Amino acid sequence: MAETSLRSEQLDGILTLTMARPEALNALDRALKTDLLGAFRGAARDAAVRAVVLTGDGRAFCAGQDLREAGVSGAAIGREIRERYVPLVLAIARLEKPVVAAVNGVAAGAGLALALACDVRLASSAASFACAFGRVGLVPDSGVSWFLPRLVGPAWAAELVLGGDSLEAEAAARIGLVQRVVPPDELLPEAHALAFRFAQGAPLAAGLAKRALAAAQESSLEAALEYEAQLQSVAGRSADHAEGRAAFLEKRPPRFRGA
Ligand code: T3D
Repeated sequence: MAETSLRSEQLDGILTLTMARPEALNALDRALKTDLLGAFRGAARDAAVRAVVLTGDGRAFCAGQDLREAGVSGAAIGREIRERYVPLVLAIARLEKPVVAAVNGVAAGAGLALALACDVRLASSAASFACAFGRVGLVPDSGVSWFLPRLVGPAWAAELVLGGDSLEAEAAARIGLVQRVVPPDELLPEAHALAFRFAQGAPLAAGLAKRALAAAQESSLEAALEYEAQLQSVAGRSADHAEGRAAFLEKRPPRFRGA
């Protein structure tokens, strides 16, 4: 069996995925991309997974495409992006469960894209963020040109993409790229605590809420209001909604089952 460089641990409904090629700053080779895609698709199917934490081993979150990998250059780059990066970014962004990026170190190029595709980003004070594509004569891919302006606004996105400079964690928090910065040894506990808090919500409602947030990025207020009404009529018919109301009236914590 091929050796995997993705560690996967599941505890209390939280799936923690750790990219583990520390000697190459967790750069994405084919095996790691394939394993990540499999893990996110598996998380979608597994009802026991209520939230996912994505992080990196060693001093990097992920340094992007493995620049040493043979066969990923020239015209093959477009194919690689369509066949491996696009499905992976969509598997993360469209997962109907909360995904927390615990950015422990440098996130560059496609590594930045993975962090951006997550719902929220917590950063260690040792983390940094770099578009990096321009440094190797490439343009932003894997959703960076889509996520970045929506998160930090068009001017900061332009500066990061065109300048290619690294942004330290505190600066990243100031422009809204990450939610907050914590000391390195508090990163995983904090990410797990946040994921656990998300995981206490009603799973069906969380998935529908993610759909609403995604759709609202591209719709008018009128369309968003209508879509919310449609999703609410689905959530409103769920057993979890009935349980949530009963728990409120009975002054006890709800026991959501995802139906
Ligand atoms: O190509 C396609 O398929 C299209 C998709 C493209 C998407 C992309 O991701 S393009 C952008 C690719 N990423 C980069 O350009 C970043 C390259 N790395 C760096 O610029 C630097 O390593 C960092 C700024 C991230 C960190 O610098 P530093 O000084 O802290 O570490 P280092 O010494 O450069 O790296 C440590 C080791 O990791 C080193 O290996 P060695 O010499 O000790 O054996 C280095 O080669 C390796 N490493 C770092 N990044 C990559 C990598 N190996 C392969 N691929 C990498 N991306």
